[in-house]
Amino acid sequence: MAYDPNNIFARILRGEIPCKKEYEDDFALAFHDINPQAPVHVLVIPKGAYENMTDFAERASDSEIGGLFRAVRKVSAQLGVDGPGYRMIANIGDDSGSEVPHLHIHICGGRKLGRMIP
Ligand code: IU
Repeated sequence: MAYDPNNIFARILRGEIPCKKEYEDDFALAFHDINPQAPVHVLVIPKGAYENMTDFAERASDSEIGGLFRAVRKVSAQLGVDGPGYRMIANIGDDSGSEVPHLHIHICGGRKLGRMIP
């Protein structure tokens, strides 16, 4: 499926829709989820146009891939969840319930999350 350049996270990246920004660098933008499921719930998205992790792993450069994961690490430290721990989630495809077709890594933490597999 072709990437939809008008999905809501693409519009946030273009500054057309506001977000509660937590972090930004050349590779990634991190902002607070509008419907948080934990005391800390931030989404980290690549700046490039990638629908999901499959698309990202296939098409992104090594720099973009490294940049996204380093951003996740920086955001976890900035939010103070790297010590106590947190969960990363990336939903892919219909079975996952994924809603927005721009890759986003959820960072959830700030409380005991319990087991979640799935
Ligand atoms: P999902 O992995 O595609 O299911 O996650 C989408 C998330 O994006 C979900 O947690 C929403 O609350 C969140 N979100 C948002 O933060 N801002 C928005 O404008 C929209 C969704 I639409």
